[in-house]
Amino acid sequence: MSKKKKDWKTEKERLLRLDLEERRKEYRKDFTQLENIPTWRGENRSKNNDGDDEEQTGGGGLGDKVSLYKGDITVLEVDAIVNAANTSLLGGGGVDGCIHKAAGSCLYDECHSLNGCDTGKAKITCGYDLPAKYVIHTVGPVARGHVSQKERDDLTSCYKNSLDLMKEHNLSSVAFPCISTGIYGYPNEPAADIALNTVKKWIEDNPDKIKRVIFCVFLDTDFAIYKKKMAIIFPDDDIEDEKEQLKEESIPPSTQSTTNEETEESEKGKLVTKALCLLVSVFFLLQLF
Ligand code: AR6
Repeated sequence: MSKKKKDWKTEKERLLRLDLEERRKEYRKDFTQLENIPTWRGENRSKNNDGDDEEQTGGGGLGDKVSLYKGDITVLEVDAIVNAANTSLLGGGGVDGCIHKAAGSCLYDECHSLNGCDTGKAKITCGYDLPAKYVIHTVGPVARGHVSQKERDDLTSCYKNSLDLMKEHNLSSVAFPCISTGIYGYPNEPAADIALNTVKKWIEDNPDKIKRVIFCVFLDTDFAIYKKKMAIIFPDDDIEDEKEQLKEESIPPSTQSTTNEETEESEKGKLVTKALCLLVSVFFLLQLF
């Protein structure tokens, strides 16, 4: 007997009413909680402390709001995952195919109701069977190795418009795949530059609007690229502060020599004063006799 097909609107309303525990019972596979994904700062700190179990929630700086995660985006339990879709929004290969497969047929039906999406723009749907509550579908530029200002602008818009949609829906955690770098052929290094710098600028402009942005990479090459670039774009603020403080506290050699000279001068002054006092005393004593 065939199962009755679910209506996406009813299903969306039902799912969005469930609390987290109830939702978890319905996930189709294992999931990764946000709490188990270290922040960029937390990860670097624990490495620098030789595995010390330092608390990972920091002071709310940029490094506390981003993470680098390697793996399948469909297992992430975040408010929204971003899909690298095409203009039809009706599914395809790559990460788009994985997301549709994991979310189930209601995702296709809701996407069908959206009348497609232009390159650089973004649209939001429910996450259905995914651990992510929502899916933000954005359409990256088709580069196939050739990148002009148009492609750069479109890719920047993908990240910016997706984050704006998050803000509009009061969502606070999101995971991005490396948009356009697969089938659409955007070169990985410049794509990572755009992803990281656009997200950084957006967080700086909206510091209270986002709890975490996860850069979800799938390939070793992207992992290496993001790791290298994140160290520069999201430096550890506290380590930088500590370095500054140490600089201020240590007295530079040039200042030290001045200090020594000053000490010698004041010692000489004291001797001269003592000698003068002695001379004046002798003078008065001689007057008495
Ligand atoms: N989780 C995370 N990242 C993944 C996953 C996954 N499960 N699977 C692949 N990636 P692509 P595009 C990475 O090709 O270049 C589709 O047919 C992948 O390694 O999915 O924007 C759409 O319908 C790469 O780093 O997206 C469009 O027609 C990144 O996801 C077209 O492809 C993006 O690769 C969009 O092409």
